Amino acid sequence: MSRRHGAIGACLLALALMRVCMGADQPATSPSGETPQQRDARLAWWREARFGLFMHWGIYAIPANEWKGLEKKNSPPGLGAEWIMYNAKIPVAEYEPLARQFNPVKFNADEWVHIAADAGMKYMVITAKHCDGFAMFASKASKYNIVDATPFGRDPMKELKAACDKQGMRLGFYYSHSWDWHEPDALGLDNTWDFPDRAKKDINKYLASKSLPQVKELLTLYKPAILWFDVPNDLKPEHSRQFLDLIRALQPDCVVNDRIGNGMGDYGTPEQFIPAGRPDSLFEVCMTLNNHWGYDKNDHHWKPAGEVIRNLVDIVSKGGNYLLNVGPTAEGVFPPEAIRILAEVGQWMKVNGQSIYGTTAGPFAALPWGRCTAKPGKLYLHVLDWPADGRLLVPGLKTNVVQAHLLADAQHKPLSVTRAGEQDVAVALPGEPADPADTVVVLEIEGEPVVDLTPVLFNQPQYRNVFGASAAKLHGKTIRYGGRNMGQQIYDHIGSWKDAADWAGWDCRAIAPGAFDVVITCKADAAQQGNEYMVNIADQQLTGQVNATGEKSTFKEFKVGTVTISGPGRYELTVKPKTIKPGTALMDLHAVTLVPVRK
Ligand code: H79
Repeated sequence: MSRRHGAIGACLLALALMRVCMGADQPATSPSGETPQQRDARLAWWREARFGLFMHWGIYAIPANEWKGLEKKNSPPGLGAEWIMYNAKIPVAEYEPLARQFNPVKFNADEWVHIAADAGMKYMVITAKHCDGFAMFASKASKYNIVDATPFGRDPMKELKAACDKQGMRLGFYYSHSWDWHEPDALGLDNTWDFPDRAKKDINKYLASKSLPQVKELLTLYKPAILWFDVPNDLKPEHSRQFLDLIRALQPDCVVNDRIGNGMGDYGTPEQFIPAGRPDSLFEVCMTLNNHWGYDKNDHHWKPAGEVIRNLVDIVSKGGNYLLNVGPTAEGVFPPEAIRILAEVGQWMKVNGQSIYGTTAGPFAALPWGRCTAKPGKLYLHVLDWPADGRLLVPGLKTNVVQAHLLADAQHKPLSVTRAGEQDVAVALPGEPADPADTVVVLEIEGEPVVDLTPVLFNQPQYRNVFGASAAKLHGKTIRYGGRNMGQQIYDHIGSWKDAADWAGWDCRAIAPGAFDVVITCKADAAQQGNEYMVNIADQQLTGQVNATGEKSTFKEFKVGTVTISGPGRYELTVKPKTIKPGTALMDLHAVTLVPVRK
């Protein structure tokens, strides 16, 4: 990367990070030389745990994201607080003395672990060292650590380990193994304001003198359940290998995230977003509870408990874990808002934990009313958008249902379940949800769930039937799927559609008659304005005009018309060009949505 991180450099780094974060590079055979069975056994607890607490705690909690007004200068969105040294280009000589003020006397390990356990979290990961280079544990490899350099003088990691062992919580460490703004030899995103001469920097020296020895200390002193590395973009395979060998030698059971680098980790780490679909490999979404990782005294953008619960459910329904972050203060306490939100999440978890822990991804492709998690013989239907007519349609479920009840109902009072067509099931729900954030219906089923994945057209007006770009069958020479952004699918689309013979189609199934507004979500530039397309379903054809949507990445919705489906059956929804102006592509099509019309 260039010394100054211009737009291209930032993009490349972000791209590399997202590849790493999605576990895209995970090899089929384990780099540790384990058998798949050994790996499964090692990861069993982690797969069951589902919900963990992330903590970004360091001497950066003192400035709390304010530094002479310089903090915003280089601040990438969401990266402040723990990044203050980098953003404000604080010289080591000015940053180091923060340690002498760091005295978090209110720190109480038992209390922190209790808060996490009470929220339903099964593991915690705390920054043993972030990119500022300050070790939050008793390190012999560097004096720049909490025991030797602060008036506090205690080792919070040791105290946390003891508290975790007492309360049955697993403890893991975040460790920035590559970036370190305190050290003259570290590379990657390095400290160029104190140490401008990059030619003099020796990454091997940095790794051998600080990074590897500190990881060794962490492994021997605290036997961590997880090592959570960060930003390995500048590490070569032999570097990542050194860390992995150390871990396997000292703590063979340790779970390792993918940011150890070079495809050597156990799981992918999407940061601040939830993958749109279900990834092929293990993953853990890490996310902040407000907008920062470290403590920021001015950040009051807290996610409500309901949002945290829905995120957790969304992630678990795709087979992932949720690592939710809190940035403790320089006094050693969690912000009061964080405590309140976590307690609220805990209320929900106490009632509904069974639908989270030890579950796997549900068998359905998409459910317009919510999400599904599964255990042998059970489907947990997470109703996020309660049906106004009380009818919960479970599309495509061929397996027999034995019984259904609300998880929140201790009596397990059976809900009426009817077959709606050969392969669909309808559950009659009470008038009101048990919890507005997520009410869970337990379906006890006969054996393995067998599901027809063809999307069913819901005709309840509160739900939308979305046919997205990634699910389309594409026909023709020029038409392409693209733009998938970090698996978020916010920007994905069908594009480069230059040939009028090319088209996109989606299969679907209706189980009842209905009328639907057809809505196109697309983007187009001025040159594409005036292109025309046709939408077909059930022998009806609508024609639409492409309109320029202005800003580059903004997709807009356009209603094309209304179609009616007269009865049950299989249908194909298609989008075909009518006219494409020479030299242009039809449009960038993100989705076609069939919105049920109110009768
Ligand atoms: O610890 C938290 C963050 O501090 C850390 N990971 C979470 C868990 C982290 N997030 N992002 N990064 C580290 C690396 C991001 C680098 C980039 Fe940039 C930000 C790439 C583009 C914007 C800085 C500015 C580097 C290039 C431009």
